[in-house]
Amino acid sequence: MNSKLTIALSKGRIYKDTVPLLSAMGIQCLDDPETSRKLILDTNHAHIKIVIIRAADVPTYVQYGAADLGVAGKDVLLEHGGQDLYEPLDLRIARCRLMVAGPKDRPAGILDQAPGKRLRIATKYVNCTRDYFARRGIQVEIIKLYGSMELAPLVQLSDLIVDLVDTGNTLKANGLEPIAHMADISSRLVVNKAAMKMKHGLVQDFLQRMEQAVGDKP
Ligand code: PRT
Ligand code: MG
Repeated sequence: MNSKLTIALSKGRIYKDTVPLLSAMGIQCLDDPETSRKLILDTNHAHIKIVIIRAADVPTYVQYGAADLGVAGKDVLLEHGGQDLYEPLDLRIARCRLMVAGPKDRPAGILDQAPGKRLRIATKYVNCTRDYFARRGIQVEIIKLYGSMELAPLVQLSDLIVDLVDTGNTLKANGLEPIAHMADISSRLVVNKAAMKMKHGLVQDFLQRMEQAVGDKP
């Protein structure tokens, strides 16, 4: 029986918000990923390691079993598709909304314009965006970007964007506003399906303690 647990986390807001939960479970990281260059972090439990990867790569590491567990934004999971992953726990951290947004001075009724003229949408959420507009029968051309989506309408790269919105300050600062709500987002614990079977006891114990930590959070 394999008695080690590997947890995939990304730096930045997910790490920052997950550390207090781990701490409440009695798990402390022995290195700080913001200052250390290490990608595999030891914890105060010899059998628990944390791997630090890009947020969008977490589902892939867990899907292939390179990590047993991971913390990923629902946005990332929707876009990935969630194949071979269990998603047993909403951690209620890193919350925001996935939204369609556009310039304040856009043409009225931009989403209901005559078929034939395809709206251009800039986003890193290509799959979510394609599904969302297809379900509504709206023809779109999707332009894949890797960041700073808010810039695209300002330089006429796109008519609209699909991006995450928290306070709305980034949209506002760029003369944009939300147009439609696509999904509420928070981070989820994901578990590799094989690990759920092969490391049942360890994974169940981790899950229960994390569920407790989430429930206890003010
Ligand atoms: O930054 P990097 O390219 O390494 O990767 P990443 O952007 O995927 O990682 P990170 O750490 O920025 O985001 C990780 C996860 O945090 C996302 O997948 C979401 O699930 C979650 N999250 C929660 C957010 C936000 N809130 C958020 N506000 N991710 C990004 N933002 C950005 C948003 O894209 C926009 O540019 O913040 C800006 C909007 O914020 P407001 O407050 O101005 O509305
Ligand atoms: Mg980011």
